Amino acid sequence: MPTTTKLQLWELRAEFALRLATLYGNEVPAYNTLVDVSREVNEDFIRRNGQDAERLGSVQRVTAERHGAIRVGSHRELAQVARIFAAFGMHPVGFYDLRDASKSSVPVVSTAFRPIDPEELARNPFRVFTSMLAHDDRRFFDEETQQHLETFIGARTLFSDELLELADRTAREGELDQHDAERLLELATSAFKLSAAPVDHDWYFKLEGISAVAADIGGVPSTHINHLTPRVLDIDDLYARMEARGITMIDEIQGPPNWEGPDILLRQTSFRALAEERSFRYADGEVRPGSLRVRFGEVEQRGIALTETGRNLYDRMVAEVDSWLAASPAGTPRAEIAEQVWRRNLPSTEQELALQGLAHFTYRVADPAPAPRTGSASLRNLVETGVLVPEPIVYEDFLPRSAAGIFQSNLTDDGCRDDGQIGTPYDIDRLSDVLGRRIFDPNELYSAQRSASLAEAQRILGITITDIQSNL
Ligand code: OOG
Ligand code: NI
Repeated sequence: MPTTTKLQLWELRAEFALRLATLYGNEVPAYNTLVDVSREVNEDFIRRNGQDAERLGSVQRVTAERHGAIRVGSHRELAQVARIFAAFGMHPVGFYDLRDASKSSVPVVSTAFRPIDPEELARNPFRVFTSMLAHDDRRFFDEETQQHLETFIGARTLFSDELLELADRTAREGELDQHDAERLLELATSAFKLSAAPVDHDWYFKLEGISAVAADIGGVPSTHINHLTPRVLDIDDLYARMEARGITMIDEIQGPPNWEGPDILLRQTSFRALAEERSFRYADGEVRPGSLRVRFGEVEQRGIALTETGRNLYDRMVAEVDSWLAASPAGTPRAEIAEQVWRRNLPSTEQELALQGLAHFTYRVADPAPAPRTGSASLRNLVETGVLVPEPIVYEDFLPRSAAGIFQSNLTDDGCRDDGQIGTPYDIDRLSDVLGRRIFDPNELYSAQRSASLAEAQRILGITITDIQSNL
């Protein structure tokens, strides 16, 4: 009799990421080039940096690591997406309002589905940035367009009942036999395949006049992966190698600059959207070929997660770079200014980032264990005397400004918005209601990891650490 080993959610997640990559690579061959170059960059980085290269994730994790981006049109569709990702152990984390993070017309609110436990992240950290069209936001859509959007989106089926029910069962049982796993993967992957169905020309381009993102979501009868992003250990090297291959990247790397101190948060860059063949149905009923540019290649480098204090400092630094840049001669590279702002404001070592409460770390008791202590000690004392070793927690989330920058740099046109109107209010709680499940606060997840490590350290050392809560 064949043995029927069941697949765990992380195995399903890893396989889902692989299948989406195969699908996307077939649809957008430039993605395969990006993955090849990313691999070269990572291999060289590991050769140059040895053990240190794995400080923010094992080679195995980083090599397999991808994030995807998808876009859906309604509350109903977003709630369905949440059910599907739950089957892969991916939960909603973080709220991003790109409507306000961007000057051009990006009428979406977003969250990211990802594993939340450190062991699950280490096994496979696949995450998907998921945006929902704010179809009722008057700044972008008048009443007639809103109604047409709702009718159009309401009439389509992105995910079959079979997929949704199988996903629910998988999430409930936490594992799946081979046969059902094959079916789940096939249905889930094909839901994100670019459809060959003709696009209604006039409706699509009416929406594109308002927002290219709205057209990509509400102007087509199905959904698709917008991009799939590999992770590199040296994004400047990647950028240079892609340009050397003749692939034009967007003007700059988004997020923090390259500098000699610790990498924080997230750095991202992308190449321009590529023209892809699509067929259009015209008002006279005829179907003719054409092309659309909506999908692009993106790559990222991840750094250390910041605490709330650190994040506030980051936001202040970004604002400082902005105002300095505005006052500089045209053509001054943003990165040059940012590097100086970073040097002036951020400590240049991981240890100080940790001890000043700016970034999230876990703390490990040194090996061999130090002589037993009694009473209490400060975290600073324990770290400076080598009793506790801080280990960085990698940033697993996204940055709204970079996300908006990536959206924006890939739009041919700003679209239009009327800021005289009042926008639909959305926040993490309202979007949780839409999803029918709680969206996790990323900061709480990182803090919980830090606290658990400190509680364990107190237990091992038999002492009280006096300043656990300070600075966070
Ligand atoms: C999502 C853009 C945001 C990122 O990496 O910040 C994003 C989209 O284009 O749908 O993926
Ligand atoms: Ni992305």
